[in-house]
Amino acid sequence: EYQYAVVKHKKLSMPVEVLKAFPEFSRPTRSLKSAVVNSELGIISEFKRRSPSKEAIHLKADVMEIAQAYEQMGATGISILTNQRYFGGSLEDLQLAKSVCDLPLLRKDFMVDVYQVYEAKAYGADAILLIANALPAQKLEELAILAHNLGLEVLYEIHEAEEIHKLSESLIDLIGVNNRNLQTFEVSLQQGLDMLPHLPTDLLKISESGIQDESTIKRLIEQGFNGVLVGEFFMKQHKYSKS
Ligand code: IGP
Repeated sequence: EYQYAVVKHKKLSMPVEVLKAFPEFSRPTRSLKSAVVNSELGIISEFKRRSPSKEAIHLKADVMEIAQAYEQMGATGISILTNQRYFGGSLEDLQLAKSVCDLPLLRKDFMVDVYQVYEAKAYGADAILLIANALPAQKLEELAILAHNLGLEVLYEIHEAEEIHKLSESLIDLIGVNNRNLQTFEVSLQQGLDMLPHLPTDLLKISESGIQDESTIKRLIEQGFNGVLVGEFFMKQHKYSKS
């Protein structure tokens, strides 16, 4: 039931020309890649209300409060889940995060259409997610080229080392190695680590999903990742001012 193929983009809500007129559309973007390079740990903290695999984390979480908290805690960048159907997020969450924080922002969603790339820019993202096994190579390339033309970076998410060859390295800013199998939802940090030697040395590698404590973050970095992407663990750590 939970498959990228069935995640069709909703009917376009406004013409691209309108998105292009959004104030954020013409802003210079911030580089998530440079932020990771210049940081000690490279922590991308994710705003995530719920996930398809588990019960809600915090459906009514305040995105502005959390984005500010993440920034104060020293995050390198913030990932905002904008997917409504499976994660309870929205583009408004992205926009609100942008309004209160200065870190590079990743739009985390199932990107399948050029329209969503324009949306990402208009609502304040600095980078987008492209999932290797969600799209044909040609589509990945099209979306990555558009992202770069708009000044957005690409976090290219893979589940297997061979997927690295599906998109030209020149179109990848960061590689996200997802430790969670999206069919079974099983997490294997070891499987992610085993992929490292098969990935290009000159690209940044981020370990994503299932990281539940600080010692794991340190271990992943020591073993060769340049950064981590952490959602649920950080959302649960946060002490909410309102319930
Ligand atoms: C965060 P976790 O286990 O720390 O909450 O995972 C992130 O990796 C996960 O939300 C994620 C994701 C995705 C969500 C990874 N790839 C693709 C939506 C789409």
